[in-house]
Amino acid sequence: MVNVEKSGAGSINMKGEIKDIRTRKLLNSRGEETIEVEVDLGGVVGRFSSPSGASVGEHEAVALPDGGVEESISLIENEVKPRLLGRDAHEQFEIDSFLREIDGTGDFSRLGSNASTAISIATAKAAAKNEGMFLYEYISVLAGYTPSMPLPLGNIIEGGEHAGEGSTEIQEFLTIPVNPPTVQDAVFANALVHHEVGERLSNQISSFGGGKGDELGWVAPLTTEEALGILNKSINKISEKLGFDIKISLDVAASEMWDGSVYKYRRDKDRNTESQIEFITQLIEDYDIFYVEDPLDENDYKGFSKLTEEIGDRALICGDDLFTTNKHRIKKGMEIRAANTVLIKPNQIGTLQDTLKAIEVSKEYDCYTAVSHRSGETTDPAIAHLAVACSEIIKTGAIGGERTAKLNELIRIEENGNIPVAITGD
Ligand code: 2PG
Ligand code: MG
Repeated sequence: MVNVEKSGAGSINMKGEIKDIRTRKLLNSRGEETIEVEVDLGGVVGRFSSPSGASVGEHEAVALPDGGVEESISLIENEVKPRLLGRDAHEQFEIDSFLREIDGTGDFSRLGSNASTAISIATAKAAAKNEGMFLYEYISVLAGYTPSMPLPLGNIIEGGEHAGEGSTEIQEFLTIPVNPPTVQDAVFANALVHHEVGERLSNQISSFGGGKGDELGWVAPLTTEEALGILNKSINKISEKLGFDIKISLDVAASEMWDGSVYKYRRDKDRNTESQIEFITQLIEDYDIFYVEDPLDENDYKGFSKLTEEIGDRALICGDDLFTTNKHRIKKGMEIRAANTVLIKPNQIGTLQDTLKAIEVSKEYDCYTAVSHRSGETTDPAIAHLAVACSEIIKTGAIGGERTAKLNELIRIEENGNIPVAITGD
């Protein structure tokens, strides 16, 4: 496996004075409110709108203050904007530290991490434009990595908190093409698997009405094994047609099932920590699973560590709610090798600086990173650039406008940049 390479942080010299900051409330893909920020350097504008989660980790930064987007907007107008106007947008890390300082709570509960993330990424976008660089180039220089094309994880069957009662208990059944000739081929492979699974569900379940979840994965009343069986047949057919392997992945989102003593399954027996570990290990072996996210509760470092020790040489074990893109939680987990992969969601931590720190710490411990969308997304493509700048994997759905906004951006970056694929999947 090839890893994202460290190239050494470069320097960015141009000046770009922030002349205006504009904010607005708009919709995310679930029809909920979210915030958009524009950072204007006098005609050169960077814009970012933040997504929101449904399965939100206990240790995440707080996305919105009690008063919602309007409260974030009023704080930006009254406290942030007056102190950011006139500053140089290229001072990304100073601006990010300032946002943390002005919030003053440690978890962005005053300003809202969606507001701080939007200011932070909009600033980076404006600065990149000002330099005449693509965002991925700018971030890779800031962070000191050589860009590489991430493999896409596509959500095919969706359940749990993203779909409700009549769905699977595991939140996400995903696919990831390995050794695809290009990332464009990989993006299309996931979409083809999505279509194939839809057809199989229509043929097999008379009551199936084509329903989809928050991330546009199919929603159907399947047991875990039934879902995996359909997925297995589908990936075999599509990978034979395309000539490269496609593997199954899961986001168990197990914190949502954990009631303090057992994992509650609606369509199956409950499991304690030990039997949950056995169950996941068996699934990895039976279905040759490539990647499993949040197989255990968000506070169970030890359980994660045991699972990684048992099966981490065969599959990527990824922490999302466990780490919440927080360098301290990643460090703590890595002391006992709680995972070999770290999920990266910028608004879990609140700034680009802290996001890059989480990636840096993960790499210090030889972990892969997977940059991820949220279930309530916007059409902003920026996470595609973040993933190209410094991650091996991108998790951003298989179909659907707000998901394809990122996937199509990956295709454009690949065409433009002649950038090699980050991992070969061997
Ligand atoms: C997850 C995400 C994205 P949410 O659990 O990994 O798939 O969901 O945004 O609801 O936290
Ligand atoms: Mg997750």
